[in-house]
Amino acid sequence: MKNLLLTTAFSLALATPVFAAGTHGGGHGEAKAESHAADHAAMMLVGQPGKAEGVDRTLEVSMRETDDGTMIFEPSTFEIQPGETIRFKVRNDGELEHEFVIDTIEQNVVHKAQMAQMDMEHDDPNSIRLDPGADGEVIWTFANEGTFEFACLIPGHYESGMHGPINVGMKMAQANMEYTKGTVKKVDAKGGKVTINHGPLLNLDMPAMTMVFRADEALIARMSEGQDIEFVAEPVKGKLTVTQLK
Ligand SMILES: [Cu+2]
Repeated sequence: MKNLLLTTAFSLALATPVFAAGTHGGGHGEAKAESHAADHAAMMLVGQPGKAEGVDRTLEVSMRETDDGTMIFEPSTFEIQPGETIRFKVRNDGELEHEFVIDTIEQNVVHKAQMAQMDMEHDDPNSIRLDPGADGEVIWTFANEGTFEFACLIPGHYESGMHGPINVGMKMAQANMEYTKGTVKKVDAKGGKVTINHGPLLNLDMPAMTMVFRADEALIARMSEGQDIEFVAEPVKGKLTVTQLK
């Protein structure tokens, strides 16, 4: 019954894209009364369940408690492009039960309040609940730009640190990007590869060295051997790739 309702809600949400715009400003006070309507919009806003064959990237997430009494997700933030389908491989490395829920910040507030009254176990496609030592996955397609949230809504866990932002959007991702200086050593246009002697890649936590990067045709056409460049590299489908060139 629950699944049927969700499916219906979801197709309604898909059919009414205009709906999403209205909920951004919605205050938390009226959240409860609006929760049915908000459910439709929230599914819309954060995206939709993804298909395994459509996965663009796999991101690993660890959940655990720390010695100083906090509870954490590692990593603590995600940068995602609109339209990307992400497989979150979630592992509970802690000693308590934890969950991984993706939603709007507003919806997490609503669900958290419900969980505080009664520890409900969700089994929706945007969440997974794991026993200590267990792992699982959530496959999700992020449709819209914006800041969403991943969280554990088990009573007390959110407050202990178990939440973080999911930034979906080119602009936000680029704002965090720093260009790295480098010298092109070799260009393999056919192979879609370029060898660059580069400075530290801060976003990847990598020291200065010479490495082979992937790059698309348009970027490769702008690079030649011996050229000094400023570029941004990111992992794309598991391969280090030049994604920006000044
Ligand atoms: Cu938790």
